[in-house]
Amino acid sequence: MTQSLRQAALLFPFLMLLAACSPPAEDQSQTASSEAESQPESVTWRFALEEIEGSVQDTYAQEFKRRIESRSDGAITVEVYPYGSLGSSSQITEMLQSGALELAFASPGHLADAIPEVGVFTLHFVLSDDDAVNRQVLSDPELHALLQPPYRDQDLELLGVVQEGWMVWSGDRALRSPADFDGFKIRTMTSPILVESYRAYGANPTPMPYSEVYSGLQLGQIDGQVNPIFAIEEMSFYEEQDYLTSGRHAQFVTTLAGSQSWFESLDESTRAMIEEVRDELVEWIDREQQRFNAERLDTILEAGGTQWVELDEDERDVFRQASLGVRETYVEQAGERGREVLDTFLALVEKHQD
Ligand code: 6CS
Repeated sequence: MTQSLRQAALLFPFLMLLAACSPPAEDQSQTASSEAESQPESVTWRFALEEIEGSVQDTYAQEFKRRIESRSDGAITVEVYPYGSLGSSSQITEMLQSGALELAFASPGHLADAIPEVGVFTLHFVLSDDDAVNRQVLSDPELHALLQPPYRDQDLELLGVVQEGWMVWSGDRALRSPADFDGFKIRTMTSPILVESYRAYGANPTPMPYSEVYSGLQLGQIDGQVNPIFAIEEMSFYEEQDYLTSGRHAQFVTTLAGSQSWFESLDESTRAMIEEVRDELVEWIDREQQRFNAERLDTILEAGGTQWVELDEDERDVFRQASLGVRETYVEQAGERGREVLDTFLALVEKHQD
């Protein structure tokens, strides 16, 4: 698998060239309804994923495609590009910003590099333990409205926020306390706020792209990494790890983003259709991700060689206390707008919990 990702990375310049030769987003994205009336051929929306085929993002994208294509009566075709066909998460985001793609997943763990405010989704122990509460918080229009301006500053349109499951630490040891993290080389996604989160536990955080994690584990460049279970299974990370530790410290959250120039070129009814499908998929994808994560944990444990460790409330509380200072670091990085995002986020968790 890592081999094929490496090959795909080699193909990347070629694909970039193809993208550069294709018509700009504005030309392709005339309104679905007016096109359907005036000419039979459909417009194409290119939708890039940060995950491979069969992943949670792929499942979302396939369902999004199915609903958009059927609702637009064939006027719109959605082409899905799984991870490995275009480039790293940051490269995909750049393609989206330039209008070479119409849609993509952009995970805060990488995107906070460009949009520090979105780093709020990577903070530890800010969400509820209840998935239903988290679903309501993450889809709350107030939160989306606060995040939209920084997305637009980066030529992006925030279309949705999706939870993909609880993050789990995989490692060569069980990670029951910050003492276990002492000197532990943990791979993180590439945004600086994640590095701070693991420094707070005493770890030695090592940011790297997703495609390099398997070989990093194999070669001993890192001792462990953190991701939801479905990803640990489909990327084969568990094969190189002895322990999975679940502290339910954070959900893996991604955002569905559009190229801003493309989104602005759409007519009202097409935009409304996207928002309608996005709203319908909130509960749908949450059920799917829960099923994926449960089934793939069974697959990992059935394969043998990996132990499952669940932290109790006292153990979680030690990590919670250690994580609190990182909220201030987030505010330093994301500024006043970041403070407002964090305060709103925490207030929404309380509101939906009641
Ligand atoms: O760890 C990462 O980099 C990636 N993890 C997941 C589950 N999705 C995409 C992201 O890039």
